[in-house]
Amino acid sequence: ICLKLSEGWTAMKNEFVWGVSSSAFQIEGATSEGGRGLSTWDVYTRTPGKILNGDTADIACDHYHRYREDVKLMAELGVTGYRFSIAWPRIVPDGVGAPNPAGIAFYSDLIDTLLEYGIQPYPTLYHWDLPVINQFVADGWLSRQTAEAFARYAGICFEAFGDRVRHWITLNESWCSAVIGYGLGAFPPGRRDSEQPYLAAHNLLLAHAMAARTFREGGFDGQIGIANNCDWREPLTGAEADRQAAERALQFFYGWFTDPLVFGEYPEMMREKLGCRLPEFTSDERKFVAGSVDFLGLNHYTTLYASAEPPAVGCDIGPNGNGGMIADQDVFLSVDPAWVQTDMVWSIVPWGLRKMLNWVGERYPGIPVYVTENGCSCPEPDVESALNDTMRQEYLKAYTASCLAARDEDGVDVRGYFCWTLLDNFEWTSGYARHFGLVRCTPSDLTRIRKGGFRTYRDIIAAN
Ligand code: GBH
Repeated sequence: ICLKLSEGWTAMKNEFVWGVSSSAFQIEGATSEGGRGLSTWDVYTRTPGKILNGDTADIACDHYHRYREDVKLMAELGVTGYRFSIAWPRIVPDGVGAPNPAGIAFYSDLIDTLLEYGIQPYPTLYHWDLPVINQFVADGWLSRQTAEAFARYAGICFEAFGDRVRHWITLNESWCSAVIGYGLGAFPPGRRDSEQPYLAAHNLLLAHAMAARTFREGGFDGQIGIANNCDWREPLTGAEADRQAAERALQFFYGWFTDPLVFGEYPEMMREKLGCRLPEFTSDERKFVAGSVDFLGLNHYTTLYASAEPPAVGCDIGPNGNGGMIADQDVFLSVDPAWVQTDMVWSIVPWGLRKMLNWVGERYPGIPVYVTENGCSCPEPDVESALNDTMRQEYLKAYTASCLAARDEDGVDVRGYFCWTLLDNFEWTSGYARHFGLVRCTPSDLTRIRKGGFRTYRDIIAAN
């Protein structure tokens, strides 16, 4: 029996997917080529004062023209998976109308190139680049029409690429779309509101579920999941009130966007705190929303302490700080002053990933999990500093070890790890001033330069 088990274990280990993640708007450039329509992020980046240094994504990494070179870099890394996103405005330029053959051809060629190198495609259908018409005509994610338009667009992608794609990811980090876009006002459409995030979230969840229904009813081969983000929340003290605060923070974060897709309803602590402010699924909707994920993605970067009362030590960033809806959560967040931080001011706390994976594994038993994003931005003003990215190298070693500990020591069903990201790219409102890449490149010098972390990650993959 032991021998059989260990054989099975070895097989499972060998299937672990090592990958890199990216998103269309952040790397492609060529924003007005190939019949691409405008997205809300194009409009936002052209609005003065929104993006650091006034940067735009018009060139970015020019991946649209250089994707073959980039796939070769991935092959050199040894990855077996590539998570990229498909730009909705390339496939359906106006969001709702006729599909664009040039857009379909681009992703079709990308997928073929990946497969030539033995790299499995993990496309994400929506990584925040909403076609403008859905924003201005349908009022974006506040409208159910946008969910319907998304499901239609998803169906076009299943038809076009479903013969070669086995793992689909519907939405990236809906928490960010809802909270940052409709609550904090720092992403398009720039709303600052306490109720809109809940409605936007509701429509995003319906969008996922409608797309999943289209996928399953269409009889496509493969699996469908979602990439939800969550940073770990550690109870500040051993007190029951802090334990509850941390649990509440996690339910309001990962649970918000995952519970409905597994159980058909919002987390109990959200329902308790929000009551009728939380939208409801009709009983018909619940039937196709519940059980609509075959696997879960987790985008994870950092950890904060959570407490029921303002902390005595460490910078207090609640209840109106990061997290948006924290006033509703009734949680105070803080950092340990001893933690080292990246230049995003996110603390490096590798054990947080292991705890986070355990939380996901316990709350959603029987559903495989992939770490769909994890990585670190380092201050890299020049080539030399990029080559000596020791912070990234240590981050990657420690976080991948933490991920594998969750699998090997705790038995969490973790199937893969995708590093964010291959190339330095357009980091949303930070423009090009942040560097998450294993490879350096800038819009003014598109030469790909492998950083130290590139070799570190290559070695981690080689050692499995
Ligand atoms: C991801 O979002 C995006 O998917 C990707 O496009 C982006 O480039 C990448 O990460 C890097 O930013 O205040 O300490 O609690 C990241 C989502 C949500 C992660 C907020 C960090 C706050 C950290 N982020 N979270 S903290």
